[in-house]
Amino acid sequence: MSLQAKPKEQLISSQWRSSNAPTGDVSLIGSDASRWIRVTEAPRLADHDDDPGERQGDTGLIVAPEKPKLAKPPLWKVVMLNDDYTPMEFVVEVLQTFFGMNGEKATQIMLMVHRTGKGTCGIYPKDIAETKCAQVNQYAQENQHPLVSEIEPADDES
Ligand code: TYC
Repeated sequence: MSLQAKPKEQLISSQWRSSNAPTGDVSLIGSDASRWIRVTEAPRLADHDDDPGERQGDTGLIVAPEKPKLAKPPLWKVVMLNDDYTPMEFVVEVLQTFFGMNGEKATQIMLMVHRTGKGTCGIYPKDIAETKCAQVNQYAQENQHPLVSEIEPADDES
């Protein structure tokens, strides 16, 4: 099998490939299979060049695919509001149940809300913050307490 007969195949020396190329998508071809491998669907440096006459930049090097850029989701706070009637023990229970706090941390946050009027229970992507807020408000209603939480954008959204 000559190299001319397969013009669309990208051939690189197996020696080069063994130290530089990623694994996978390769197979041995040709009569001299020990020297050449086929690289399938590997982007080439010159692939963005539409003019087939200008091939001098085509080095046959395999280009690593770009890392996907993942944006961080905007974050939202779940904020608990003070009231005059909800028992402190109930607020502590809510903070432990829905926000995974231990007793000490839950008591600290509850007292902060009690003294200042509001306090942050946790910071989450919006859908999770909405769910926790709804869970807190529903649980308070089910237990006939006026406790209310709400969500607001976290300051550091970048
Ligand atoms: N202020 C309430 C009391 O004195 C306790 C309380 C704390 C209520 C925090 C709500 O989010 C709250 N019983």
